[in-house]
Amino acid sequence: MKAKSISDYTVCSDGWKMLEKARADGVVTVWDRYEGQVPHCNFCEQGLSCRNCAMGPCRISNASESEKHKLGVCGANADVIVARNFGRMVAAGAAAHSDHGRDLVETLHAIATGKTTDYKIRDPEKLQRIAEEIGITTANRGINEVAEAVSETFFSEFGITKGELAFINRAPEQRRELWKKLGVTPRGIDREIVEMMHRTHMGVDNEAVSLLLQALRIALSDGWGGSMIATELSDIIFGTPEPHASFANLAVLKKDQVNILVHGHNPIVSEMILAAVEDPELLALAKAKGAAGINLAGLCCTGNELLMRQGVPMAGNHLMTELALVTGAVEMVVVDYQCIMPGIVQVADCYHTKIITTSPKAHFAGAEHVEFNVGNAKENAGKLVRMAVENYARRNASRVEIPGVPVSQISGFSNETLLKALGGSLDPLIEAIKTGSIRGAVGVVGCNNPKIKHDHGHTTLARELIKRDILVLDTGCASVALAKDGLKTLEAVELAGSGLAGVCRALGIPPVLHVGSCVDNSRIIHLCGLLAKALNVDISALPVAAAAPEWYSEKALSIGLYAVGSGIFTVLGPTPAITGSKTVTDMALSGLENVVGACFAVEPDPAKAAVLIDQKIREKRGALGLTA
Ligand code: SF4
Ligand code: MSK
Repeated sequence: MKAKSISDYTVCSDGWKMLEKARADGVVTVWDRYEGQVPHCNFCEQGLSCRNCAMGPCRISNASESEKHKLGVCGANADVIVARNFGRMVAAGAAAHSDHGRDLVETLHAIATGKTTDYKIRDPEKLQRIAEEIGITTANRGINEVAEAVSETFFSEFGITKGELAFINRAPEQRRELWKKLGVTPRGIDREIVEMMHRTHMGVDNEAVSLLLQALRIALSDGWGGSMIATELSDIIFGTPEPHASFANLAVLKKDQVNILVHGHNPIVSEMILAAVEDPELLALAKAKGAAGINLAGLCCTGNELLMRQGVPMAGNHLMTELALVTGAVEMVVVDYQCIMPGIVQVADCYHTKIITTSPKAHFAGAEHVEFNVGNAKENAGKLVRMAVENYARRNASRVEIPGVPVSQISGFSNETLLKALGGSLDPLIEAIKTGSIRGAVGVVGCNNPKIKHDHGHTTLARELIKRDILVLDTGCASVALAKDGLKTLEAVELAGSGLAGVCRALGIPPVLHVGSCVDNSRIIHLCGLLAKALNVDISALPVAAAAPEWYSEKALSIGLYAVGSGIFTVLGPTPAITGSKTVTDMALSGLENVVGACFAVEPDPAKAAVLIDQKIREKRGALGLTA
């Protein structure tokens, strides 16, 4: 077999340079470790292994000649084992998003009750709007009183004190009726997750379809619950995003400055670090230490949060996180939680970089832990930036290499901004869809995965879609890939079909709109809900789709499932571990269509994925009586 070259791993030129440097510096990266794991276990790849009890672990095979190898020790067959494993993955993904949302509810509550002055409400108008939407009286009430009532309502969404989640009403009536009929309307967010852990204990729910419906209910509690709460409260506390010009790729690091990276998901920590890097006293200290300034850049989704609201440049996505350290120019990485590879600690050890963990939920062996809470966030952010400045002296200039030049991007397309750009109503967008100038819209979202050439899936798919007059909305690590590819500039309209290009020129927007982090996929389903209501149809009738061409995370599975459960056709790149069960696979790839009006497709080739999506959009347009 031909040996792999650097360009087989990633499409990014900054990645090529840093992979070469990593090899020269003796650094082991995610791709090296991946190669150490292949071939993966065939049972696990198909979802046919189970560790749910001490009679196991079991791994079963329908292909086995021997009957006794077709069932686990308890008698569970392939359908049950696969569905249980899938259900637990969705539960873990939804738990991650929703626990992030809960941290924001706690922060809002702390602001409202005076337990913190480090955080403020930056968008009181949105607070008012959300309060009214969820049935809280705002007349003659002060901002803190309203904030307290909002946070208490959202606290109760996690438990079981209410019948349904408040934001469910954002879905059109047809969809809500369908959920009710199927018995999948989410109740409390935590309740759904706990119930899946209960059902998947040995000897509880032993029927694949029943388990899949509960997985669907959990996913809906993530999309229309935990994630949506996280998005809306982040906007209230840190400001609703508006378009910002910024930059992407490793060249946003500065050779002559103290470089600090923030990595993870929750803006509660990264926003405080941003405030601290602007502190004149710390800037003066940096100068005194010989640096020209303090440069803050983002990684992954907490980077997306800062980019969307503050225009902070983006250094890279999931598979670039280790390579960012290989530049030798990073004084500190401040992490909160989720998607932070433990491997960054070993990579940091090869340089002078300090890894700082901040969440009581996320400790990393070998990293320094400085715990953030609402009472000490500002103080600790200052302390960390000071540590980073002090660390600048330990940088070895001869080992520093910052590749390339930064690529421009425009970010910050919240639904509020989009509506503003459209003149306050969705009508111009609906008109453009009706005339076919915009044939449809697709959320290109999710992670990177070393099983797929880094960023190839995202960039190829997005280019193929905009060429076909399909608007792309992106979030998460996909959004970094598309920014680095130059697709979030006004010049990128040249790559779009003539219809989409015309609309983008008229509105002054790129053909790929950055709508945020992973939790902000809730902005996309909310927008779908608004469009469906305006057209008086179900979401499943809209010419829209979703794709996660390089997903890896359990969160991405939950996102994919809530998209499908909301009526949105969703294409996955890597195959989920369900192929060991024909029942579960058939359900995911076609059966769900008859149940919720949408299903999954699996297509690792992004050009073929674009064709599948194009066909689906043609079908939907035809059914609405629109030209294909
Ligand atoms: Fe094996 Fe059943 Fe226990 Fe799973 S629950 S480990 S299949 S005995
Ligand atoms: S960070 S969940 S790798 S998108 Fe949200 Fe990126 Fe996926 Fe994590």
